[in-house]
Amino acid sequence: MKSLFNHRQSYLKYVALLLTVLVIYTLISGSDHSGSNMENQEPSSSNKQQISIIHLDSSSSDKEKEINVPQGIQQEAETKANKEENLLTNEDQIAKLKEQQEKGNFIIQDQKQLVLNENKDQVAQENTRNREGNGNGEGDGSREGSNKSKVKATFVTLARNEELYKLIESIREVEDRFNRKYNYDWVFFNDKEFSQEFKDLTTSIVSGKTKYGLVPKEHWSYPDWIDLQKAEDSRKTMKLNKIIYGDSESYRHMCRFESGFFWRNELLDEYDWYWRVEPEIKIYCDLDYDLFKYMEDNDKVYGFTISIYEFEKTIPTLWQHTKDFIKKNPQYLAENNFMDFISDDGGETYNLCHFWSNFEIASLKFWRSEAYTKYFEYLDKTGGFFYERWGDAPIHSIAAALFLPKDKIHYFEDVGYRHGVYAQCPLNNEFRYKHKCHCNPNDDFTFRGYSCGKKYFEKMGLVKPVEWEKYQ
Ligand SMILES: Nc1nc2c(ncn2[C@@H]2O[C@H](COP(=O)(O)OP(=O)(O)O)[C@@H](O)[C@H]2O)c(=O)[nH]1
Ligand SMILES: [Mg+2]
Repeated sequence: MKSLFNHRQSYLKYVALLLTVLVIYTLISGSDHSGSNMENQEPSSSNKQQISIIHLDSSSSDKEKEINVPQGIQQEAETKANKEENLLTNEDQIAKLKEQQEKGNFIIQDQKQLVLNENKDQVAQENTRNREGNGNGEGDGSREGSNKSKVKATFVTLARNEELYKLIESIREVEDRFNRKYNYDWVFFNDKEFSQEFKDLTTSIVSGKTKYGLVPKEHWSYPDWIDLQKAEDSRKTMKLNKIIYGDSESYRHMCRFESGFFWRNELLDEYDWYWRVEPEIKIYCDLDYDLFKYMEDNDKVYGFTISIYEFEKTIPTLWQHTKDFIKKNPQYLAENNFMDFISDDGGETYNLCHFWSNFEIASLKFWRSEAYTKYFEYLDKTGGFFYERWGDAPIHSIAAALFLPKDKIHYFEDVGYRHGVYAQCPLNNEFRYKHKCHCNPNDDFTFRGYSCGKKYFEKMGLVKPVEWEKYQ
């Protein structure tokens, strides 16, 4: 027992000593530890914010910069965490969408709709840019490459509200084949106010700026020197003689407007060139170059696609009046003119050949010229627009043939085109395929009997396409 007690005593002593050492050690190291802990203690979240605000408000002292280091890391970590959270959210969303897609179609449709709407927004923005670009009057559009070298040109259409849906097909084709690449403006004229529907639809499809002009009364009415009874009698006679549009008053106003007034409208003042487009025309081939610019760069003035004989009964005295005008104003007759194309006897008689004016790419400056203005006024005074039924096509053509050197006239044989029953379709297969033409070469009118195409080639000294004999 004693030995046991003795042993227990020494054991207790040993334990007490050990405990004492431990307590002392704990006290010493504990005081050191608590001291450093005060300094390095992690701030509470409210402290954290305070530090952050201090840092954001001021970055002047080094101390604050030092504080900022962990804070920056903290923020970065928080951002990363948020991103991960967002990613997760997106993934969750995608997973959810997939899940729902499997359940039904409506979500897929919604997604498509979303994509469509996004694209639409982009297109809308681009269009706005185009229009803004074009709106500066300098002819700049969105396609900087091509538009930088654009010329001052516009499409021109005279039309009635009722023709909107026939016209819109023409516009769609012109845009698809040409203008979507160039974004030229489009000027519309009407003798009545355009409907909102007309304006909305045409504006939605034309890639350039659209403008709408009400034809002023003095450009669409009888001048005071016209004998209205004589005009009416003439219409009645023409109707009896079954002359096309023979009894129409509006057709006569239209022809007079197209001859003498459209180019005076202030909406066209800013342009040098126009391309006339009518309802119910077709453009058959891709046009991969700027036709307006071609005219300007090559010093051309009047461009056409189809040439044809006029109905003689609509213009019985037109040539005599033209000859009288030239006799009084010989200075307007151009050297090296194209008389040969419109007269087979050196100017004695008119052979009725003319360029079909439903398609024209021409210089406005030509109509504004003294020669043409005087010619139109001379003709207008004779009353022939109303006592006969003069078309703007023979008047434009005669003026171009007489007042211009013939090399200013350009035949657009590459423009696949249709108006009514007559069409131009490039005869060369390779050309048609390359330009994605959708016309039938059998429909090409150029070398048919009633066309002036063959004469044009011969009098202009052009080589006819090798295929022409097959398509006479
Ligand atoms: N606003 C208006 N446009 C007309 C009128 N008559 C013809 N036009 C337009 O003038 C152009 C020539 O007329 P159109 O009927 O096509 O004659 P056609 O080509 O000789 O048969 C077309 O662009 C028509 O839309 C009219 O009375 N009012
Ligand atoms: Mg027409």
